[in-house]
Amino acid sequence: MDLNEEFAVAIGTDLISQQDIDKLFALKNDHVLKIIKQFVDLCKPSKLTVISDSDEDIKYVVQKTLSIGEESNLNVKGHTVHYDSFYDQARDKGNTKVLIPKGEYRSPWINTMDRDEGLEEILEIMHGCMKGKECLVRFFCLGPIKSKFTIRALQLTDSFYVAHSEDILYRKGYEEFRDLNGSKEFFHFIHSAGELIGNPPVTKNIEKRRIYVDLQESRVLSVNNQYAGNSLGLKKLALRLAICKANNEDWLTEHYFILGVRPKGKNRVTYFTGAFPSACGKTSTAMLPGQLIVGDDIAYLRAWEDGFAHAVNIEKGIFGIIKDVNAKNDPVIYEALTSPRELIFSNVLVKDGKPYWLGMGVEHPKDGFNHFGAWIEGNSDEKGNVVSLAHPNARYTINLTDLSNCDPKLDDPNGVPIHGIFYGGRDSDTMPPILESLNWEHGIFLGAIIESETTSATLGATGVRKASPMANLDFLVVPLGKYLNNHNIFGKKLKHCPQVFSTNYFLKDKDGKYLNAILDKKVWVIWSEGRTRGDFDAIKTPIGYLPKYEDLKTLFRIELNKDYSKDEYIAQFTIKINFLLEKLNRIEKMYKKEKEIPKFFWDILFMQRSGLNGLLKKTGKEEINPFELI
Ligand code: SPV
Ligand code: MN
Repeated sequence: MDLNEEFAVAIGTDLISQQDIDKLFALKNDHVLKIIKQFVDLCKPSKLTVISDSDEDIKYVVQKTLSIGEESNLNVKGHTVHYDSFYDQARDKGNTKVLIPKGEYRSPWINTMDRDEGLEEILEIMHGCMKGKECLVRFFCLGPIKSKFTIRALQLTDSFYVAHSEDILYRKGYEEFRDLNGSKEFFHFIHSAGELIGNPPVTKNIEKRRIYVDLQESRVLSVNNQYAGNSLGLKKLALRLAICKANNEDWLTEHYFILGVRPKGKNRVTYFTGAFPSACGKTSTAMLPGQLIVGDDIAYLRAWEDGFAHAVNIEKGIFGIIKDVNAKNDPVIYEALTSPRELIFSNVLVKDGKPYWLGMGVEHPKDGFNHFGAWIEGNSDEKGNVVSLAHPNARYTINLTDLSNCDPKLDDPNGVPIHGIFYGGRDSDTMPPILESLNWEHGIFLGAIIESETTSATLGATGVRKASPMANLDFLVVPLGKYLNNHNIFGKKLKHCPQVFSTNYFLKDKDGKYLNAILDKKVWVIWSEGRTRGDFDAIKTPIGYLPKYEDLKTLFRIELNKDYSKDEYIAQFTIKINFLLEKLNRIEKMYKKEKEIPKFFWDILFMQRSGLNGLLKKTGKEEINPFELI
């Protein structure tokens, strides 16, 4: 028997229709068949359904997610709501592990596990996990179709919500798999929500939630979860596999948005990417009024023939935090979320078919249904914590093309040329609001040292600085040294390296008051754009280039119609030598834990330290007004 016949006999026509078997055989890909057979044997679904790119197949997913109650209709046409388990409302970092073969190096930053032990454990948990459920076979593309950037992805899941979300967030891939000509060059993801409980049905066995990344087989196995950051193969699970692939090849996979910057009065669009740890202004920068959005979360970058790095959004939708989205601060998203179109709300409050969330800016009901179940204001959970009307990590899932600022280049197979990169941190007293790197290597350094200060919104002490190199630490699967070195090699291949900028929107004065208004970031972005086009001079300092007062004054006037005083400039751009030296000490301590950090990183760190100490000696002052450095 050949593999096709073997497959058909082994799977059996009581499990899969002849029509669906034909869809699989049409791919002429033995690797696909082997994977499906292995996991059907293991997970034991009662039905196997193959979804192609046809409208009919894709409609089936939406119709079924509603009929089995994974999603419910809301009043507005196309709007649905989904709930994850009360205990599955965010990424589970502890149970997400990278499987490492015996004897291979295990980086202290990465949550790793011995590969054999990990596989034994998760395969045991997955045994029979789809019993009584239908398993969907899905084909998608990470990146635009017919593009050099693209990676194909096979997803098996027993969650129709997962499949529906992926239809909104990713490009279709069945036809792209046909073009593979039998190659094994694709990622695959096996997901099961596991045993379900209640109505709406949510994962029961949260204590057995596991997400194991198997680099060797280019696959991720994920079980007993529904929250998209844990369950959707193509989102953060594929990010990890792609980081491994990019770092072993010659390109970058990054936790970047992609933004088209359009300065007023200049007839041009300049593309930037940006990485920010959570709560440091990533979405608000990607959605800056008057600009174009290409992507908000993950990008692939390659050195292109024109000498620039080109980037694509590997997604075509947004899985965004809904908290604080309101008509005043986010008019574009708010409009999209309140008018008819296909979209999924998750973990919000619903009353009489209407969704409500934190920071929505409208009167909300005192009861309804939310991630807690039937909810009344004041309810508390079993630990005695008051349950808010919606979860702070409640989300919306929407097509990017539904936003009026979506860039038509979203699906360009050549991506967009990147002129600049933003790395955004959060600290109240150290980094200036905007700073440009001295060169590419120093730019990598700026990305590697971004720190985010904990706020009172998170548990634990406030004001503790956590470093997250390139806002990518949660997803790293290769040692930090290799990752930084790959950035360096990448830059060397470019004729036009992106200019790198670090941002800090959270500086405070001595009384704890923010030094900048929320929209001031627009000026930092437009100034950076101008720098990449040669429009502005800058002040060279040991830590990088700072903007000149006159340029900012003009930009505040043009972009925000605001006066910008010298006093404001001095308060925001004064170089605080002691704070900066302390930061370098923290970074040195952190990076010393990892072996093989590239030499250029240490060279820059020591150079910055001696530059700052030199300045201290020369001026005898701990705080240096930028006017003194011109
Ligand atoms: C993030 O946390 O960076 C997100 C949401 O983009 S999640 O899908 O949970 O990763
Ligand atoms: Mn993200």
